[in-house]
Amino acid sequence: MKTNPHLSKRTLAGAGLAAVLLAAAPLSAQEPANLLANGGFEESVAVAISMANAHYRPLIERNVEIPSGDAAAMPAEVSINPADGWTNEACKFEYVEGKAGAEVHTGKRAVRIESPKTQSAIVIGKNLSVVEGVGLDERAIQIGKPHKFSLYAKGTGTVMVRCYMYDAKLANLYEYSRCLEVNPQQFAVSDEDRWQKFEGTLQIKCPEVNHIVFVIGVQGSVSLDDVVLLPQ
Ligand SMILES: [Ca+2]
Repeated sequence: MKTNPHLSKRTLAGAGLAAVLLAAAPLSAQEPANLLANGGFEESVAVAISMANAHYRPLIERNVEIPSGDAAAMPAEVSINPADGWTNEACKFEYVEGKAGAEVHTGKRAVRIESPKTQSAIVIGKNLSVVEGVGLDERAIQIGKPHKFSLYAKGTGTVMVRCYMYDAKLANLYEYSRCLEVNPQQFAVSDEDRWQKFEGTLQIKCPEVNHIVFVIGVQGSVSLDDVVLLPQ
């Protein structure tokens, strides 16, 4: 499935090749590239969202409010994780369209998560390789180095930043306290009318982490846009 974060090894190898090609290209931009594909949510994909779709079925069964239909517009490279929150009908994922500075921060699109009682999370971007030392892959996460992230949010609630970690065999690593340091781990959002920028760092501390995906959780009612994670 296009939005499933659990990519195959073949896809990972392709991503690595793309990163090498990118690294070989002349650098024209002053700012380092965002590691998160579609962090501004502008690129959309048409997804068939119904009970026949195994990824979305649990959400539909819990009456979570999500886009639906044979060609529902969803942000590319963004995945709602049914196993991370999204527990009941009070939860909602909305692919927002609107004006820059108003419904969205920049461009024409953003996302909004409503999850009043528990935290509900989405994955943003593709799998990111994790390397130790300075390698050829300039789009990899480096072990032991704090990587800067930033996001824009408006609404009322709490935004939590973390990642899911996987080893070389694509198995989940749940050792968050030992292997992951996010500072700060969460932000209080308290303005429905004004987009605010929130910033922090994410650091992988364990060499057995082979790749990660970037995760944002929301408790409350919060719009998100322009999510950025930077290489070193
Ligand atoms: Ca946007």
